[in-house]
Amino acid sequence: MNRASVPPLAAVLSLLMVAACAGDGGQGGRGGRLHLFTFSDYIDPQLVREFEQAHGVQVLQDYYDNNEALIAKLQAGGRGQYDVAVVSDYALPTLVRLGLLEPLDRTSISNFSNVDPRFLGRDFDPDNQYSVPYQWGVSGIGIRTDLVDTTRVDVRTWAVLFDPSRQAGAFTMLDDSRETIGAALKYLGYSLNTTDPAALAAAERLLLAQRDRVLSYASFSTSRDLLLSGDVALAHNWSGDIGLAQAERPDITFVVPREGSVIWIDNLAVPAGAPNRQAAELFMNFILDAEVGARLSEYTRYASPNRAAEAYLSPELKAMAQRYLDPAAFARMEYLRDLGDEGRQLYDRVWTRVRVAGG
Ligand code: SPD
Repeated sequence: MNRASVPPLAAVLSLLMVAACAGDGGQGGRGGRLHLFTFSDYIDPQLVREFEQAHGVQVLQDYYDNNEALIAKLQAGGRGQYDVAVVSDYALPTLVRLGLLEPLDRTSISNFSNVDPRFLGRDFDPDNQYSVPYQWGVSGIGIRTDLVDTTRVDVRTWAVLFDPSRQAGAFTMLDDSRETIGAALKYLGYSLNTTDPAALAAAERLLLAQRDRVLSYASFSTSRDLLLSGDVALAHNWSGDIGLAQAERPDITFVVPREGSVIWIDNLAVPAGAPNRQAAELFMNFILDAEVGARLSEYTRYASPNRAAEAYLSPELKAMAQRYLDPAAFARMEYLRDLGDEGRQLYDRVWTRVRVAGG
């Protein structure tokens, strides 16, 4: 063989890697691949690396912005694609009804016993047959206190977004039907789970009247960025994503309007036809480890449903969870509930009319 025909080292190495992958069926390593479908910024990349190294599993992630997009994707050919999905409380029964989730084998999730019982047996999955709690938080308004004088303006009310005479600056609303219709319903004094046509019609009128003043119906991450850049002074968003913004700008504050808002639990679940169930359950068990649970919340800035993690949480995060669970504050909050197919369609129709008209 003359020198010119010797393949370069890089080519040899890449051929060896292809052969190694072919040897495990192209599944990405000894434990294969784990395909995670989740909201963005919802796991510390360092935790992902540690899980990959511990179990020889390669983790791939795809992202969605709201539960309606998750449901649509799983319905439209997402079956058999993902091993684990993050699913919010109210969306879980819809996915179960559609046959898009698989029951869990809890015998392989020994750290399940770390979960705080307050987050188990909820109406969206009474026996936790399909879900393990992942993170929880509340919805509210992130505010730039350099742009809104919160010592003079009463910002603890949805009025700063819905009443034009009290608008406190440019703002975004979440591009999320249940959240944004829910905020309008709460402002008007209704339950955010109502299916009363009159209440929904009133919320729709309020949202249509508001639409020209909304800078953008934005995802949680875009709204966070717009708040950070100062393009908006107020952002309807979730507690932890505003917490991430606060880490960059301590002059941002987060308020839960006194009319009440959403409290929610996000969960890990296994989508139907998951190619690597074993890795899915290993991942759930990893997430429910006490120290991992604490590090997860320190990264996401959301509260942890993992009771064993409390021992490792910073005082700041512990205090945050206590604030939201304080009985007086909690009384004004509601979990979004599954409203069945008919209820879902009612909200979808309102949202389509608001978004089509609003652009
Ligand atoms: N950074 C991702 C945050 C995801 C929060 N999920 C909230 C769902 C509320 N319905």
